[in-house]
Amino acid sequence: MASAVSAQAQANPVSVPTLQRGIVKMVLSGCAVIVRGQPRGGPPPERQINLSNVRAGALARRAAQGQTETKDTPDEPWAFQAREFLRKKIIGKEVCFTVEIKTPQGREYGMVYLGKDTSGENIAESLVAEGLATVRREGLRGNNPEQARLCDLEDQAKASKKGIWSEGGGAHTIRDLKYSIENPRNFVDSHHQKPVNAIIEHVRDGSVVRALLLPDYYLVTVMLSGVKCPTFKREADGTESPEPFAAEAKFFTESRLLQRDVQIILESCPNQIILGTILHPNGNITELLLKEGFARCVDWSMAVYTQGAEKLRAAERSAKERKVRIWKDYVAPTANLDQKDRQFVAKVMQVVNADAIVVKLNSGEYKTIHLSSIRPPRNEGEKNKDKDKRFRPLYDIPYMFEAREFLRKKLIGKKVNVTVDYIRAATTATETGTIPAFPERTCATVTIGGINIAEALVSKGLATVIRYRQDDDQRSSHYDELLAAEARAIKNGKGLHSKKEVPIHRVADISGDTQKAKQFLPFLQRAGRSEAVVEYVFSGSRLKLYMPKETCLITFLLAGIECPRSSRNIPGGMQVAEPFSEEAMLFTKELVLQREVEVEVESMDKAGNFIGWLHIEGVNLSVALVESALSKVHFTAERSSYYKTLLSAEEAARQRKEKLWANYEEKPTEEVAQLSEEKERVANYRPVYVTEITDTLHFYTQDVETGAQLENLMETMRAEIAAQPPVEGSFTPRRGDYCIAKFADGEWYRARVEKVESAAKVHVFYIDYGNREVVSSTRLAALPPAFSTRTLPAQATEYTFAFIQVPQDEDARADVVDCVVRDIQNTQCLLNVEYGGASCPHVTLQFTDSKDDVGLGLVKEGLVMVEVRKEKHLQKMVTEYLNGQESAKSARLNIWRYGDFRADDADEFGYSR
Ligand SMILES: *[C@@H]1O[C@H](CO)[C@@H](O)[C@H](O)[C@H]1NC(C)=O
Ligand SMILES: *[C@@H]1O[C@H](CO)[C@@H](O)[C@H](O)[C@H]1NC(C)=O
Ligand SMILES: CC(=O)N[C@H]1CO[C@H](CO)[C@@H](O)[C@@H]1O
Ligand SMILES: CC(=O)N[C@H]1CO[C@H](CO)[C@@H](O)[C@@H]1O
Repeated sequence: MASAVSAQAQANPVSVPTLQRGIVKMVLSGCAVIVRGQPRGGPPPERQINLSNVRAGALARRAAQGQTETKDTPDEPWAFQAREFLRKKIIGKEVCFTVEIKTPQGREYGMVYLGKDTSGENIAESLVAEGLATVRREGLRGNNPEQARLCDLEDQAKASKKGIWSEGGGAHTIRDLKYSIENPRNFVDSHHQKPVNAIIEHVRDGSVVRALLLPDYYLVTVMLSGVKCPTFKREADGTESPEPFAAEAKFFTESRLLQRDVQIILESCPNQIILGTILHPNGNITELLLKEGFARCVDWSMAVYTQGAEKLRAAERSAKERKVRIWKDYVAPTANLDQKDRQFVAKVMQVVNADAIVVKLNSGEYKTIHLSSIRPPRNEGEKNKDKDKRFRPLYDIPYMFEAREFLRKKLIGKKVNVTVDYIRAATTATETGTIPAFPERTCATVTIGGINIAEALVSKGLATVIRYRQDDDQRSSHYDELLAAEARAIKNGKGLHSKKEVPIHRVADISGDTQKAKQFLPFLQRAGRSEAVVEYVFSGSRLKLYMPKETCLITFLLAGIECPRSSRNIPGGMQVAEPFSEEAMLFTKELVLQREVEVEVESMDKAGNFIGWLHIEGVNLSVALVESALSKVHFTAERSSYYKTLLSAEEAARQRKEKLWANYEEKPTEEVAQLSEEKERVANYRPVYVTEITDTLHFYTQDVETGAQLENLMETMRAEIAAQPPVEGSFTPRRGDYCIAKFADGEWYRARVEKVESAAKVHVFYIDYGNREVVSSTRLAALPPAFSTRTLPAQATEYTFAFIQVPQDEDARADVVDCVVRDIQNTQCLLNVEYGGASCPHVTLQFTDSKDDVGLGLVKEGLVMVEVRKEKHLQKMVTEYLNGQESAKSARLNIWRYGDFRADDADEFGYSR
């Protein structure tokens, strides 16, 4: 190693000693030092220099580990004093030195002076003068004035009985050095976190040192609390391989602490390892190591760091941000988020389980935020599962409900500060299915009024803290506070950490249970206003409520209003959403979801849904929806005490022409009068023959007037076919084609192809009768041109009933259809078109004999509700129908059998999520 400290000439042996400079890294003994150069892009070279011509005592040495025959060697008398004398004088100082002799083994002997040149203190001379070293007189050359001077100094020390030359042999200068501690945990505890004076004797790596504790000379290994530097890994073959930056980190600590006087706070002792913090007047090495990117924070030992974990995290964060050293390739978990997406204020709309919230952003968007680094209560094993009961996590997982309630009460409807900590990537389910698939999650620290809500939850024992791999950065920015909160919760036996029986929530789920609901109804009706928490919003007017007093769940429909219906699955496809149904749902969600409300139950429908009024902070939700033009007043509101309020709210919304009323045209009164004069209801009943009634309560009729023509056509057509039977399979059906089809009665009829699934499955519509069928193409043939629709138009015409609402509920609809089939299918009736419609005209039908109105009959039977038309000329009919409805209601017939309720809510029967 030719590259010496501040290399000038190197000679061996050295005839004319040249002066070299360096910094004292370590004092090995009273007569040997290690000198180093200045670091240049890495730890500098170093050299051991033994002082020429003097000798100081040897320090204590420990027996080689694992060798029983060798013993610990104690200090020689005055050896430690000599080392200390030298250490205090020159450690870390700049010195200059000459190398006088270099042995073949490479050992170097020389003179060392404090400072930049030989005018500085000659330390060999100082040692000799203090009686801390003896002079080697054997090899002295008389003509050397320096050597002569050493001899003089020794003589003087002897004469004044200094040090080695004092009486008594110096036994008191031998340390009682202790290499091990019987019970290190007790030892640490006995110091009560009070700083202990110490000398750092060795630096193993940047964060592990050997320290000599004073005044009792315990030699102990101390790991810095809270951090870890890269280390030197010992390989199988005994060599050490440094992790990146291990040498640099070690040098960083060494150059600041080795052989310095320090104080150490002994903080903890897990598994025989002492964790501590080293205090030095120039600063605190733990923080410095982090700040310079020489160390990373360590969760398990961070917990014991007494000087404030947040400072350490901040130091580490700063190093990460600057990408220094071990963080050179660091990428922050939120690196690709804009600042505004990283931290923002938002309003809490919903608490999801016990570890996530839905917030409304300034943009109006909703976003789900998971609380960083916490885990909600989980179901431990099967012990709480009752096989007969549906498992509902919110109530059945111990402490889940408490956790959710804590968050709900603290956060719902409030503004919170959100700081995104990390985005957890979506996980995909493995093929074995053991890992569930999660979508991407935004994890954040959420605070309200300066309180970290996750920390509050953890400290109440209502959530636990997730443990991470050391280098996992995907965690809360306040992770240590979470850990500390958890430690407190465990200590105080809070929540999940309690030894007490877990609280049990027996919740009766009445929603969708008609039997139970029926029993419960009188109870709720009598109760007047009852407290409830809105657990779910299905639509603007349909909610799921938790009744805390009654500990039950019910489905609740808002009374008095007609709220636009959302899209949903119905038999035969998707029913499209009505305009503003989504807005109405959002409105209701925003106002009441997970809020505490009061409800007045008035009645229930046949599916066991309760119907009534809902109040929140003085607002009546039905009224509020109408005010906002998101619902219309329903006539059933008439009897309620809120009717006037509802009507004036509706009138105001109508005036504003908002939302539901956007296309509302108010007719000037004269015009209305004019219209009513001009346009009288025309009652022009003509005879028809009802051939088909559909499941949706539409029907097909033939005109009796043209009945003879149709009969004629059929007869001639069938005769022609009989004379020239079609060749089976010669017809290839295509959608829209007219054809003839052989019906179940073995006769041929005119038809149209509606759909071709396959040759075996062709959907046809019988154009003269209105019925449909799926047949094999072998039962189809080309329509002879002479019998086309040009000869005679299709005879079946589609209509539906005027003034009545077709029930959306399948059962209710089936009841009506049954009744209509019984009454009028294949009979002759009288038909009058009342008004147009999207798919077909709306008509009234009369029985031929009695002239009774068929639709009105259905209304009176309580099988359908009235569709109120606003046209002036129809008002007489409408009134007649409404009167019919009133009588059905008072007789509690069919759909009215549970009292007055909104029939259009009946479409939600049995529908639950
Ligand atoms: C040089 O100093 C070291 C450290 O004190 C010591 O172990 C060694 O014996 C010395 N060498 C000689 C030749 O005195
Ligand atoms: C959000 O944080 C800012 C400062 O960081 C504070 O001034 C404000 O009060 C906080 N808002 C809430 C709702 O906690
Ligand atoms: C307890 C202690 O001494 N803490 C110090 C650690 O070092 C920083 C500077 O690096 C000081 O600000 C702290 O006071
Ligand atoms: C009795 C009652 O609570 N009425 C309220 C219904 O809701 C409206 C607001 O939408 C309030 O103004 C009423 O006071």
